[in-house]
Amino acid sequence: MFVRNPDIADVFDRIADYLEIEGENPFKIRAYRNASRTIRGLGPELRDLLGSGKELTELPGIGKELAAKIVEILETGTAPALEKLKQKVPAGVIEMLKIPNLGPKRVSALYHELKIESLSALKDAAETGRVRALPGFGAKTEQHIREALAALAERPARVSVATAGPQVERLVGYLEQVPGVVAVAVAGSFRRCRETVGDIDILVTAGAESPVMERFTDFEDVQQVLARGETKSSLVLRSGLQVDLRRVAPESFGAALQYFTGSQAHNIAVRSLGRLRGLKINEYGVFDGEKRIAGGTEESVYRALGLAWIPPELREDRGEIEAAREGRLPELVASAGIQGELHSHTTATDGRNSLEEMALGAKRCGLKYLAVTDHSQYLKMVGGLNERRLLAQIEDIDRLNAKLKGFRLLKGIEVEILEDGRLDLPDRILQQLDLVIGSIHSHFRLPIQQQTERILRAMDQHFFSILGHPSGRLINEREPYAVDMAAVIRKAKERGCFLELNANPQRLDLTDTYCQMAKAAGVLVAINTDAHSVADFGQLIYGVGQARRGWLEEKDVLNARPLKELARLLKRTMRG
Ligand code: DGT
Ligand code: CA
Ligand code: CA
Ligand code: ZN
Repeated sequence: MFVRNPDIADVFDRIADYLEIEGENPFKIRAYRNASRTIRGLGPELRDLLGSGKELTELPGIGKELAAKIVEILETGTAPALEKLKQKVPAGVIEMLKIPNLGPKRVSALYHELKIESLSALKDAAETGRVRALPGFGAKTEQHIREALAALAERPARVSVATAGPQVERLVGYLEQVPGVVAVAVAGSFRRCRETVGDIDILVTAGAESPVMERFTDFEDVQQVLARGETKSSLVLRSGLQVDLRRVAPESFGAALQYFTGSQAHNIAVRSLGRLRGLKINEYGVFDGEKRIAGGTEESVYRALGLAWIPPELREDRGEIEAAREGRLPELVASAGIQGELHSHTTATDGRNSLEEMALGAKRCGLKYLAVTDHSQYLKMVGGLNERRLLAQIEDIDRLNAKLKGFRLLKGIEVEILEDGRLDLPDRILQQLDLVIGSIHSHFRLPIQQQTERILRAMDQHFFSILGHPSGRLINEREPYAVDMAAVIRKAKERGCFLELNANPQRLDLTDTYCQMAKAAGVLVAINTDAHSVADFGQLIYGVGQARRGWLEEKDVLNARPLKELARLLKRTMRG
């Protein structure tokens, strides 16, 4: 479990919310709020502080009781006190806190005075004038609540591709089994491999008799059917993911796929190119006057405009149309081109599989090499390696390599970049490795200049191969730290080291545009799953999707190189 300071602060804020709704002692509530604020403003991670033997009670506003709760949260992600409160107060009451201007005090009044226990009950009360009758509310507040509820209903949260992926796969498999179905295709942002998706867009063609639209709304995971029609239906799955299904004629399938794949910006550019040629393009086809000249396949649509077929990941109006016209579209990297994995963890730190299991797992996935890069000693909470333990691991790797055929374990470390830019282990041990990944897991909040200097200094060390997850973001959870990425890319070029594209769907860091910048600067990118278990090797696809969005070709990817060439490139980063 990887519990960070904002998670701990969130638990304390939640507890305070509950206590306030329950009308508890104001001093107790304030104690939780103050502690939450302290923790949010803290530089180092609490788990690191605890690991280095610091007394948490030394922090302002943290007494014995709260310190004990912090330990509970670090271990379990939650606190028994919060779980108990959750049993007492209905979840719908807490949901009301999402509405701007409704703090715990007002929610408490709505709950206790009007017995409102859900957003829909709140809507009802706001529409029938019962809210304005409460002391301290009034007509204006009631109006605000109605508007906020409407906005909340309209704004769906974006879902990670990894969450959407398995659901999409199941639904597509199900639709393909429906009698009369000829083709099923996923379009939209999912097809473009965006890191998050707003909803899923699926197209089908089917014979006239096919019951595909009925079967769609009968899918077992449906929570709510939003629209039911002959050519379009929409529903919400139990997970909350919205899916739109469109039934299109075979002669329009390519045109519809092109249209609904988007992006909107790409489509606008495509249409204006068509207009220059006197053609009309819509989801039914490409038309010269009344005459349909293309539409059955996507290739035919692009060809009618004098363009090569454009891979969906590039369709963002970032120069792909010019490239397609001039015959210089990139030949995008694919999963099959990846030769090995350069970032992985074992049970020596926070991984879930042993060194040998990871090696055999990687080999089974068809990889030719695997770099073992456990955390370094600074990360005490995950048992980061000190010099002695790293040496022992190096010996284990030598023994395993002697046994493994057609596969090579590389010796590495994911060494912490300390606050001042030094690395967390001395040169005398780093020099015995094949590669060094430098990463940041602490001091996220430094001002941009200081954070950038810290990273550049780390890259200037004698042994530095790859900058791990370069911006530190966690999608929907933590913003990237402030860093001048252009300067980082220039430094990588100057030093001959590399940048990671972390394939973990929560990270996908570098972003697509930074991949493009790295490529333009001639800096190779390593697409790494950062595997903490054998199963994690499967996350490569998300990294490859992001790399393709960043226009990367095999030649731009470090771990698309065969072992021999890789070894030569890594050696240059380990120069003593
Ligand atoms: P999302 O769902 O927010 O992750 O992003 P998309 O790109 O999947 O957007 P969505 O689901 O609203 O629509 C799918 C595609 O359909 C979109 O990428 C382009 C096309 N499309 C939808 N509405 C329009 C429109 O009003 N104009 C144009 N040109 N294209 C549209
Ligand atoms: Ca969509
Ligand atoms: Ca849609
Ligand atoms: Zn890692």
